[in-house]
Amino acid sequence: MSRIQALLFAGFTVLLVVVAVWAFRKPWLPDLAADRSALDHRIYVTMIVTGIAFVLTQGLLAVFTWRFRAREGQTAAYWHDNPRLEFIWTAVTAVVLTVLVLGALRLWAQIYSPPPAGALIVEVTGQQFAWNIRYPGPDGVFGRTDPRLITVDNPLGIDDQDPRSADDIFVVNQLYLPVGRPVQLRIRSRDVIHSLFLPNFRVKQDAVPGMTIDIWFTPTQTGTYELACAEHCGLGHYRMRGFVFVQTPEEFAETLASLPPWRGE
Ligand SMILES: [Cu+2]
Repeated sequence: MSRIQALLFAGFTVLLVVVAVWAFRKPWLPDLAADRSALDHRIYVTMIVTGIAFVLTQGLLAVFTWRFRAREGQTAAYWHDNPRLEFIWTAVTAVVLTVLVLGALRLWAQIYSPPPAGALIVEVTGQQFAWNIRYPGPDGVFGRTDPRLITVDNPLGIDDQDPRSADDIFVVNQLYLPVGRPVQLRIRSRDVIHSLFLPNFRVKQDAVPGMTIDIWFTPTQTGTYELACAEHCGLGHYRMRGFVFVQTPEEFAETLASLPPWRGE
């Protein structure tokens, strides 16, 4: 390759990178509607640190490729190892990754800490292919469920002999939440593994059959957001889409009062 060809090639590569970056300059994360900005911060810190390492190593690779290219009358030098250099780059990488991981672990512990007192409890049960949302109703307690009671009309197998069931509120694919109040989601599955994905709230949690997994967050913005399944759970996986409606506390109280108890259909 002649010098001109090589320069043209390098220029084209740089142009490609610039165009690609320009084309994808839209925000990487959807609008944040929950108290999880620390998570966004972590993502950006990780991206910046690994991005610097990426640009640096690729830049060095390009420089070395250019500087030590094949030339007339020149033979390649060869040496087997350089323990000092290897030690340095391994140690630096280990330290950087350890710092990143420690920060992430702290955040993880925060996210999976017990919810604050007074959190609104909502049960979210995945099934092929819908999200069953249940509120405990005015008594604040969920009625008993039993898989043997599951029918088409009673997808959660709610026991109507249990007096605590009578005021349970049941909706499908619609999650109503009040703004500014911590919400504790009790995530369950009726059949296979699903994953509750609330992109705007930075929540993604597997729903595992036989387990109840609690997560909590606080919605900070009113509005309508998407709810999806992030685990390929079968042919109708794409249909497991619902909506989160974050309302003012007054609107939320009205909505809850207007929803029928689960057998009210
Ligand atoms: Cu699913």
